[in-house]
Amino acid sequence: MQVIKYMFQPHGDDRGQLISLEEYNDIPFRIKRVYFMYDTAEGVVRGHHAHKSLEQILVCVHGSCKIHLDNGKETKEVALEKPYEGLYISHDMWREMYDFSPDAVLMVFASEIYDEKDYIRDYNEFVSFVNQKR
Ligand code: T46
Repeated sequence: MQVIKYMFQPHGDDRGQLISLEEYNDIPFRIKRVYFMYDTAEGVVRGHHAHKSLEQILVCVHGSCKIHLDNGKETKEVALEKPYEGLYISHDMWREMYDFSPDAVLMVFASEIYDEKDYIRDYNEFVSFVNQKR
């Protein structure tokens, strides 16, 4: 399984750092939604789903967390701990987010607006979904 991580360009000077993210440039799709999660309680695992069509880039803009990725055949664990790195997650990838540091802010850039119908929340259904496409 290929893990696609983007290294964003910090525009630093003696005042500090600034990162700018533009759709179709730094982010490989039109950004229709941005959301972020914070104050995640210790031991919490979020996610437990895949999507039918959504593409996303995850950036841990503060603190750190880990992402478990599963394409139905292989799994990978990815650590996000720098505000200048982004993890691309395609629709057909089961994801779980965990090991959030108490100060973690996980920001997500999404290709579509929120749509509960796009979620696959049952793991067996997800495996059938990806196998149909192979
Ligand atoms: C994903 C991972 C990385 C909204 O009303 N609008 C939104 O845009 C989102 C994302 C969520 N919500 C509501 C729906 C739930 O009542 O916020 C609540 C928590 O959402 P959810 O349990 O889906 O959150 P996570 O952290 O399990 O998953 C989220 C995204 O939903 C999902 O698309 O890929 O982050």
